[in-house]
Amino acid sequence: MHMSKYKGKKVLIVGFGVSGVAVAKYMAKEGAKITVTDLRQKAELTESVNACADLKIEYEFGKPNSKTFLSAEMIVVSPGVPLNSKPLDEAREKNIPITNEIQLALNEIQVPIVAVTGTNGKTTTTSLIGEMFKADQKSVFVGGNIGTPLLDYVLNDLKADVIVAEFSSFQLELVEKFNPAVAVFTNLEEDHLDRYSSMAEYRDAKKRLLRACSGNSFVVLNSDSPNLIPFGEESPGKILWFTKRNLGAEGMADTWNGAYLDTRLKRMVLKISGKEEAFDLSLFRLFGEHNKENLGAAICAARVMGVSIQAIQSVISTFKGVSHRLEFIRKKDGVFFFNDSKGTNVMSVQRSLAAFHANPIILIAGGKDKGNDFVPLAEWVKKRCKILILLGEAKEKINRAIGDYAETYLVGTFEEAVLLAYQKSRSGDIVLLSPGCASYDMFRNYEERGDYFKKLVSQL
Ligand code: UMA
Repeated sequence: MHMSKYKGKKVLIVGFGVSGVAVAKYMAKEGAKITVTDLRQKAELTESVNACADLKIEYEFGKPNSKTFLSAEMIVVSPGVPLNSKPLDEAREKNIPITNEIQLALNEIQVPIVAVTGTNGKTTTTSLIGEMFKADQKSVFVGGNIGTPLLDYVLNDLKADVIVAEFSSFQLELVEKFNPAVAVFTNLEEDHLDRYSSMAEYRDAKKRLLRACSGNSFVVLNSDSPNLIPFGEESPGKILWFTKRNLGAEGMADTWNGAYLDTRLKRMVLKISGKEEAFDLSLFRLFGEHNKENLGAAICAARVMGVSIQAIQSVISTFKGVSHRLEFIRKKDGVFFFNDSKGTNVMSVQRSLAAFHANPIILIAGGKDKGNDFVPLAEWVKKRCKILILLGEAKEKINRAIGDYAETYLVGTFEEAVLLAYQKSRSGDIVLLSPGCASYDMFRNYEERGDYFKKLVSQL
């Protein structure tokens, strides 16, 4: 019989979104005494409340109550909750254990885990790796920051051969050593400076995944991301590098361990311990050079996990991409519409602009600012954008940073933005929603924003 370590324990769950709901269901199953607290009011959380309608839960909505924190025996925080609040500091002082949903899951999971983190490209890379396992007839659970809580795996007693998990820096803040079979770092760029006081603090959060590795872990690193180079020196595991550079032509391939591009033959070469394998990219259809990096990362991870060359190749030739990531919506009057709602930081907008070489871009950007500096976008806006349409809380800030580099309009609503983009467009143009900001000023999340954009575009 399963004896739960949480039975009868007073567990406080902070934040009642997707992650908090998974924790509530799990803790209820384990027989814990559950309290949930959330800054929002009950009426704004009906989906979560309904999902847990048959569970015994005490609720506290609105401002967090220190007493509740101090009377808990364990606190489980949602990823979106900053760890430096007063009630959490007080709880820490009293040695009340603080953990999160992904760590609760890691405590129970026995199967090998491929862990993916990075600033951009995490979701695409995670999906690619998941698809590669599937194509190799392996049962795989794909979860984490990508959307399905990792704890759902434990909660539903699932049995997979392997787990592919996307980790955000927020989640990593409370993750302990778990010896992933593979840890993938797609890149490390500026983001989330509304949560972290500096880039160094953000990097430290990401580095927790490196610390979670053992000597048996494979560590897959992007050699084109300068911030990741030091990770190579500090890695406890076996390192593989990936790059979109053409190392063969540069005469640099001899000592390489990992993946690199062969642009002339449209191949990705994987070299492990001197042994070479080549993957044909002629049918790879994801836009943008950055997706070659994501693919390089995925090939490294899948192949060291024993996925067959044929399975990897079949995914390269058929993968259609991830929703809200440079997702093609439709062509109307010769104009191509793309939804990149998941582009929530400056580098990710830059990568998306760089993905289109020839066509003039009408860029729709803006939303809730995360403390990003938009000035680095100037050069790309000048090079690629014909028109800039800005909206949301950050519109003035973005306008001041880059508004001089293209014809710029500030609008109030998404409807206005889409209509204006359409009116200003000519055959051959690209209309791209790539906000460079979070969505929370106007939407529940980036998916809702992207879906709404798609709806407006389909109604044109
Ligand atoms: N809340 C508080 N106090 C706070 C902050 C938030 O009570 O100080 C409450 C909010 O009112 C809200 C709830 O917490 O009701 C939301 O919790 P959350 O923001 O942690 O979001 P979840 O719905 O639980 O989803 C989380 C991840 N969200 C974030 O990290 C912001 C999801 O990643 C993830 O898919 C999900 O867990 C399952 O693992 C989303 C994301 O935007 C996709 N991630 C960021 C990114 O990719 O850039 C990190």
